[in-house]
Amino acid sequence: MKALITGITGQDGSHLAEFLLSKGYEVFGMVRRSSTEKFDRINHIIDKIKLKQGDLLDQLSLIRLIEEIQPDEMYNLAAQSFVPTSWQQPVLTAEFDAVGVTRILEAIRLVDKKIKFYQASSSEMFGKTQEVPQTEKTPFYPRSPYGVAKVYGHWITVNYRESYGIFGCSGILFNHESPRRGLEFVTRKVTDGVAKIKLGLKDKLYLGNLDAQRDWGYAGDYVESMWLMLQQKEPDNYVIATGISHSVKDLVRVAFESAGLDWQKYVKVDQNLVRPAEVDHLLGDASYARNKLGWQPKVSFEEMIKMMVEHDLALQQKILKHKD
Ligand code: NAP
Ligand code: G4F
Repeated sequence: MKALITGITGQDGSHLAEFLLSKGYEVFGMVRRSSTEKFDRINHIIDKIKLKQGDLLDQLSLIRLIEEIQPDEMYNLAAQSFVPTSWQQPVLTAEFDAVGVTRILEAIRLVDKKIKFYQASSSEMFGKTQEVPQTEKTPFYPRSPYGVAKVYGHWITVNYRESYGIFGCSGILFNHESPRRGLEFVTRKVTDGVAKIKLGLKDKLYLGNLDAQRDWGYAGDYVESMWLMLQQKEPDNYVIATGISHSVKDLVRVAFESAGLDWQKYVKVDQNLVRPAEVDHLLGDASYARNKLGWQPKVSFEEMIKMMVEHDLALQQKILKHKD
């Protein structure tokens, strides 16, 4: 089996590539051209995967790639994925996260309609939540240009399924994290901050809204659900979540405590980090995925945060050692 992953250099792309290799897949990754190669998350598997150039902005590059590789499955994980940036670059975010999905679906429609397609949809689509917990049937109310673009990506996937019979699945994944998370997202920002404070490299951590609540899971668990969706008889939409939510304040407390620190001494609120429109509370109900896919999360929130703090402490210690 051949799988093509867009966004293979990202957090989820690297975890999914590892997972598919363990299943015996031939794994191809689409990467965009850059003057410097940033393959930190996939360096450990670089000899086992094949990287090809392409870009969500370039329709012909997508057609050519799919023609050349002839994948059985295609996972679209590429996106401008940081919510605050979507207010700074709303048009580019829409090009990547909304129209980019149409470009891939068009390429599949033209080259081979049998290719199974996974779209990385998001709990950000629920935004100002219309019910608690959120399921596949909960109406969307996005609160950022990112969320709006993801709603488009979701519906165009459903539309190509219904219009052309394409096996397109939409995974509505709630927040998921790992030591490979980008440093700008709140979990990693906190665990990186804890490590630097513990080692005396910094004395304050500035954050935005501490009251926001998220349903945080572990990325390694969530990529398995993507694959499971494409192994079903029929394409569908699935909510993937843990069913437990925590506030940013909880996250901060757990992370600082795991390094033996009192968070109240170090954390300050910076109003500039508060968003123009916030998603206050996300809580997912993944019953459908549990029953249909047999999927369930394995790593708890506390275990994951501890794993991230330990990783960041080891990383900072290594950097310090190299400076000596
Ligand atoms: P990430 O770490 O930010 O990775 C994003 C990937 O997209 C990177 O590989 C990036 O490549 C690539 N990319 C961006 N623009 C591109 C373009 N124009 N052409 C080709 N590649 C492009 O994101 P993630 O956390 O792994 O998330 C994966 C997907 O799941 C995203 O679509 C995200 O919106 C969605 N999602 C994430 C979560 C979550 O909690 N992590 C939850 C729900 C949905 P470069 O390395 O070149 O920048
Ligand atoms: O970690 P975050 O930036 O993630 P957010 O906005 O929930 O988006 C992530 O999850 C989505 C799924 O729901 C994905 F689709 C998306 O691609 C991304 O992976 O922020 C989480 C919460 C927010 O409420 C934010 O206001 O943390 C709050 N927060 C408080 N202080 C902060 C900060 N977020 C960031 N990034 N930085 C802060 O200093």
